[in-house]
Amino acid sequence: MPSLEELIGKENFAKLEALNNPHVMELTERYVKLCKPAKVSVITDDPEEIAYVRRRAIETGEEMKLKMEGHTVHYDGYYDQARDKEHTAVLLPKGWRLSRGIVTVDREAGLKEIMGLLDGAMRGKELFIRFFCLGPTNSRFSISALQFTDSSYVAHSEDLLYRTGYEQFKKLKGSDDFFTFLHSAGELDERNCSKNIDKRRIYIDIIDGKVYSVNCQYAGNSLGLKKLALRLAIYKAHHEDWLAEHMLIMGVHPEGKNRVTYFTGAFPSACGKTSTAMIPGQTIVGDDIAYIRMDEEGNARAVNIESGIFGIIKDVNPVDDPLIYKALTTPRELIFSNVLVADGVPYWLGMGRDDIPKRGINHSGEWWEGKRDAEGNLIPFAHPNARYTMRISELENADPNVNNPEGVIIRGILYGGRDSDTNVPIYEALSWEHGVYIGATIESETTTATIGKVGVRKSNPMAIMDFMVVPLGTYLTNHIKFGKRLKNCPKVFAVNYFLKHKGRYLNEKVDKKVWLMWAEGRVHDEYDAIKTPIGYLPRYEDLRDLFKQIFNREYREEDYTLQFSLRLDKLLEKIARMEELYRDEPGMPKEFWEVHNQQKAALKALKEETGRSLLPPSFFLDRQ
Ligand code: SPV
Ligand code: MN
Repeated sequence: MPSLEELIGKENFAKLEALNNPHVMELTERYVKLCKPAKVSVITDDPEEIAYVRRRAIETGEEMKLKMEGHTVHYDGYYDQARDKEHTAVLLPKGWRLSRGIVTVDREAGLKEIMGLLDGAMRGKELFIRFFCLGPTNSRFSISALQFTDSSYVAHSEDLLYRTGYEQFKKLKGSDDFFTFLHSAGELDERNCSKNIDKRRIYIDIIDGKVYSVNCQYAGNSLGLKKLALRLAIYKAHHEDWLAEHMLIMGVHPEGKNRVTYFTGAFPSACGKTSTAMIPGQTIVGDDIAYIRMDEEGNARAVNIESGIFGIIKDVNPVDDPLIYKALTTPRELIFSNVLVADGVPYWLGMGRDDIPKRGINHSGEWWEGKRDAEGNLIPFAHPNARYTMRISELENADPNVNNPEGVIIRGILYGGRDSDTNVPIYEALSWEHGVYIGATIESETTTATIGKVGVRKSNPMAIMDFMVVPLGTYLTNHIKFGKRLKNCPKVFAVNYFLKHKGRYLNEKVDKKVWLMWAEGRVHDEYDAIKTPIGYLPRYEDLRDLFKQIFNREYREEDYTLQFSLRLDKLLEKIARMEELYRDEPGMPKEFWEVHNQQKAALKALKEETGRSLLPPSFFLDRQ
């Protein structure tokens, strides 16, 4: 048997040895022997080594250079365009039970299966061994992460999205307190895309702090530090009394008030999360994943575990997303994925151009207008879930605290979903417990950005259900307890950017800025509100003034009334759906049912009393 030094070479061995960590040595030996790569490259924090990874992505053909300096494009396989929910499973130790909706595989059987798939998976390929830090380095939020991957695209993306962590690993002083990710794209086809999609598996070994991913490249399936680490972090947070959340973090800057108020926000995919974090005039800390801990003064503090954005590119245009559009069309290190490329120029859906070429290369390979896939479906010129990957620091609106090891103090939390007919555009929770209830009852209508049918209403508690690895009841209990411990508990708001009337959206996309400013003002006790059973509603006058101030637009009272009327029948239907969803869920916090039953009784009583299905805010104002 060759020694590790013989297996990986003197130079690589020396880099590992400098970490003084026997666990890293042992894992490297185990995985190199298992996956059998032709070559190994240990990458430290040295910019030259990082540049080598970037170069390899071009040389291997996993990325192609575009015309604009620093821009590249990567394609995922035609059937590898989103997270594979069906084949992403928690490895379940014997005797464990998780909630309905969490995919599990028996731990022993799953490990055997995935080790079998990984056996020899890196033959002929180069294995990159990389060290990162989840969260800012030198912080109590920091979690070290070790990534093994044979995909130069994965290794390169992680440079744009995460903080390097080789030096941070030295601070572990030999402990095994880090997450480990083993990924292989498996066999590649002529387009350098994973070939064996039917054998795509992502298995999460929560008790061992490891995730295995094979036969895929799409970032949500392959990048260890993104959604794979979120699952491990949820488990860890759950045992250490902090929160690991699928949340944006942003600084809100009300005009003329000379202050910044930080918010987090949870939204299911493609429901306005990145565009909320990017509202003009505000600053972005993060757009996807937050760790939240209590500080000594009893504040909730959050950090972005990432330092980049893997954002949906669809509908990024100069009108709706001017800052991102500008970043996407000027030179910088940036990876496009699954867009149309013609003559070295990328094109995507909703980019606001009417000169889209009729031919080019896209996620289906060579593309021409009218091309159909094997199932007979017309192939759009770019995928609806096509994305861009870049550093937050590249954005003009990057918040100065992005890398602050202390994080930022969170004063408000937003919960949103794509909801055409039930919730008003914004309301405030009556209490922290009610806020957790709002998060737990997020529903969203499916879009083309996710696999499956479009327009189906799906529940997605805290927008985190896809990543849940502990029973939902215990997760929610933890959440409630966390808020109760805080001295300065954030206010919670529900937002809905997608309310429709007679098939048309009731609000413009930009209106979310007004809702946000109202929420920020509420945090500072600057607005009165109308108390209703579902929460506090904004008063017409305050929104009118905000619309005037922000957009110089007249906000009509009849628009307000239509937008903010309580849709009693719809709300009661939702109550029934939630009852069905949570009825058999063990370990649910009693506070959840208290809020639920109160709302149900109050809404029912209103229905009986008025016989109406739509109650305007003035109805409640008169009763105050
Ligand atoms: C999401 O879908 O929530 C994303 C992108 O942020 S993914 O990496 O696919 O998770
Ligand atoms: Mn996400």
